[in-house]
Amino acid sequence: MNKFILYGYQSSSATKRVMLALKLKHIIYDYVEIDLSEGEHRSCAFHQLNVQRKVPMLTHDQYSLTQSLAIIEYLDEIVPPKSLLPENPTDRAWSRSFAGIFISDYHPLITRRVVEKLHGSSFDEDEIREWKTYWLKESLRVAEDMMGQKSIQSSFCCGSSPGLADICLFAQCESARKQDIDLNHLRNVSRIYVNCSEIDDFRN
Ligand SMILES: N[C@@H](CCC(=O)N[C@@H](CS)C(=O)NCC(=O)O)C(=O)O
Repeated sequence: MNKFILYGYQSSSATKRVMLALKLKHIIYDYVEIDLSEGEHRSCAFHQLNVQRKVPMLTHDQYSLTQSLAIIEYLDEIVPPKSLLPENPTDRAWSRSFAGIFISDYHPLITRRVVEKLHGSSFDEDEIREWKTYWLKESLRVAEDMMGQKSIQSSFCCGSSPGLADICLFAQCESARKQDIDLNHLRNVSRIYVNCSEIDDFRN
């Protein structure tokens, strides 16, 4: 199989999702850091590679793939056998819906481009911290409710091994941890976060 190159940023949770998928699928890859704090994602060179000007981006063969969910599903499809999605169609739909909480609903609200816009609209540092904390907490509260509704008893969101849902949850919990958000009162979230943290692929 040809080389995989991941373009990402160290503290990007969308990059983290793809890194975790690569590790869980045992895929060897090269990594190129795009320093968002230096605005490298807006450079002409990166724009030529990725017109969306965001990370992560993955190149494989002659293809450039963007959007963490599309990348993860691509990896899952081309590298069998152990899928990151459950076999049962209902659980697959649940996993995608759960991933959507983070990828589609809440992560976009705290991205650099949004924070920069808030800075430009005279939000000060405290207000920005409060904004980020609010949306991170809200996302994890919704995740907890969804997990409670499913009455999850297993070690991971959909069974005994981690998959798409756990990847997205873990990446969001890491962002929350960086903002000193306490997760202990979220029983399911914190339990699965701890279970993931005990796996080397999630830790390193
Ligand atoms: N929905 C995209 C989100 C990509 C995204 O917003 N990435 C952030 C880093 S976590 C980024 O590149 N931010 C640059 C910016 O906001 O301008 C995905 O899941 O890949």
